[in-house]
Amino acid sequence: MKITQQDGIGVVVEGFDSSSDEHVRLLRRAVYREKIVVLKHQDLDPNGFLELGRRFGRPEKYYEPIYHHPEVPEVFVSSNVGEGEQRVGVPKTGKFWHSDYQFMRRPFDITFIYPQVVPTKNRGTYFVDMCKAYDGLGEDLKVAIKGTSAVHSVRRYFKIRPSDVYRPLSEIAAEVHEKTPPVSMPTAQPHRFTDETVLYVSEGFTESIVDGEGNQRPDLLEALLEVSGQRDPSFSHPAIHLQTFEQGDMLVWDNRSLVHRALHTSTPEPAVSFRVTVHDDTEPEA
Ligand code: 7UC
Ligand code: FE
Repeated sequence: MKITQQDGIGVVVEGFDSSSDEHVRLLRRAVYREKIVVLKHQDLDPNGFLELGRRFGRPEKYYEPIYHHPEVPEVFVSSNVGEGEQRVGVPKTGKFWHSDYQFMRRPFDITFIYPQVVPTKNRGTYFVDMCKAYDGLGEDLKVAIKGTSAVHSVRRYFKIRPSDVYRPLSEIAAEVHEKTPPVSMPTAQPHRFTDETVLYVSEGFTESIVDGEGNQRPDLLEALLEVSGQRDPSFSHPAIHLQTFEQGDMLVWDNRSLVHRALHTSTPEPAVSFRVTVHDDTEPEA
């Protein structure tokens, strides 16, 4: 197995063999240290992809079934192809800064993205390392966010399902609130497996920051999104890393550390991606 450093964030891995315990150990370590790993030359069917994910933790099914792969529900499908009965998955997923399942009590730990149909233009995912973002905060902001909580919700990006047609919007909103109530987490929290502190806010899912007295602090949320690069419409902020990929690549990332934002083609080109997400409670070996 050969590991090469990329420009910006992450490493590229050639010759990964998921049946090798040693390779899995090295790869887990790389995911937590390097944050992004690009696995080259993967050739897996949906079941094989799920089995690879299983080597790194407990795969979780996405809570909304419209995203499920018809044969392997643990595989989440992002796709802009097919209509009506022919459609599988959901188009334009994750087109906003977020971390996966940030609005749930237990967000995912590792995300695997396996592009299936790769467009020629506008392919890739933007990333920001929110551990680095925390380190780079000025002392005043670090002090200001001490003891504050960030409240996260899927509300702004919940997608209407085919079965929602003719339902009142208020009823759908009430259902979203009941199924996925807003969750509150410390704004800055220790990373479970590294000695870093994660600045845990995103433009897509974080609704507010609440201070120790229970006051909403939109000023703090705005400042954190701004300094971390999540308010840069040109994506040229120095903290933003664009991860591109080609057919056969699989992206693996530390979802505790990173926020990401999918780049979606604006051309009519087809694009399909599979995703597996896992919970990983096992301390990585040194
Ligand atoms: O369709 C989407 O953009 C899915 C998004 C609301 N959630 C992805 C996740 O894993 O949090
Ligand atoms: Fe995502």
